[in-house]
Amino acid sequence: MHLNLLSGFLGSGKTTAINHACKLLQMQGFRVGVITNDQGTELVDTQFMAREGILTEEVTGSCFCCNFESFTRNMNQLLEQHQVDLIFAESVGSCTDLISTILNPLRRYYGEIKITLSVFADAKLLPIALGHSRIFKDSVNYIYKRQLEEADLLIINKVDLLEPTELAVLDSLIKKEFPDKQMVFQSSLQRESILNWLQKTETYEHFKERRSLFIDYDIYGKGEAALTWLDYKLELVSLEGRAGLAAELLISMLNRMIRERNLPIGHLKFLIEGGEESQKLSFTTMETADFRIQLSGKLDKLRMLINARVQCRPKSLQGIVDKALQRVAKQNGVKIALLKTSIFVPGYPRPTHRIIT
Ligand SMILES: Nc1nc2c(ncn2[C@@H]2O[C@H](COP(=O)(O)OP(=O)(O)OP(=O)(O)O)[C@@H](O)[C@H]2O)c(=O)[nH]1
Ligand SMILES: [Mg+2]
Repeated sequence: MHLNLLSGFLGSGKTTAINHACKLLQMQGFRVGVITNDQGTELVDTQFMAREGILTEEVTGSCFCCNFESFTRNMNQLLEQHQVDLIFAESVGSCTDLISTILNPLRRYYGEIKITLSVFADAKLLPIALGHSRIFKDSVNYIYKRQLEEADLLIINKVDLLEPTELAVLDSLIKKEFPDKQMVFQSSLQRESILNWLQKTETYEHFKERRSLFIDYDIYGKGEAALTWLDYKLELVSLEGRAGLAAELLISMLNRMIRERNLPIGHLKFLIEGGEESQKLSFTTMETADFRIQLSGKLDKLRMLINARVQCRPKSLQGIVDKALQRVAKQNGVKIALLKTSIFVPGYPRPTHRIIT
């Protein structure tokens, strides 16, 4: 079994890479499983993976490191009940210190499992995070940089969005910052790029000792607490078949209202479900908000799951979302039922194990 552990900031492209990798591996006859992770409990990523026909377990309500038992329980379940050859585990995008809290404990309690830690970074956001200008607060940036530091493989993702000159500048910047790191320049939308990443994870020298991060948990905790997590599950009902239009309006409005207030978006994810069909929509600070809902037919009823991770206070984000819901209901004559809501700031990170090497 190979445990392919993915880390990296919110929206860097982990789920996209896992989804494409699973499809390619399944076509080659491999059994694959995924463990998703989030501090929330209603996860767009889990439902998206399941809809894509990928065997998926989840660790919810905390990061992997703060719930090591749940992580290993899921791992064992995938191994014993489903006999998977390979597990992809996507850690939540605000989490770091995985060498001490996951890799070293796994090694101590489970022996020599083959593990690779791929850390994803958005090629557009990376130069900003490493440079002098700032989008996120210093404490959030601190998490971002610690994540990169502990990578076995540093995946510079979304390179399809860069001009060749931008790519050359980024290449020299990263080589200066991380001279000893193995780097992979990737577009997770492209088959060849995913195959290259998989090949790199397969051939990585797995059993060499990894150095634990030197990390200040107070800054780490402050960084996590700078972000608000908002999860809303709703139903849009329209007797005139306007639920799709209402969903589009809601998503555009949320994007606009958050950006107008200059609130940095970690990730704004939506899963829209209408009957048998579903669509995931995703926006980050670096990504513009052009999109279309592609569910077919006249839509009377839609379900929508919103996972918003934004740098602001919980009240601000709740105020924006509630206002947008009211406006959309009024303008479109749709009924919006809130099925589940949760708004919170992640608590101080208290890992189950912390083994230093
Ligand atoms: N252009 C481009 N877009 C990408 C690439 N990889 C991912 N994306 C887009 O980036 C956005 C975020 O991707 P996800 O895979 O959901 O990111 P994530 O790291 O799983 O995000 P979290 O689960 O919130 O931490 C989506 O809109 C993807 O389509 C890429 O290589 N190129
Ligand atoms: Mg994800």
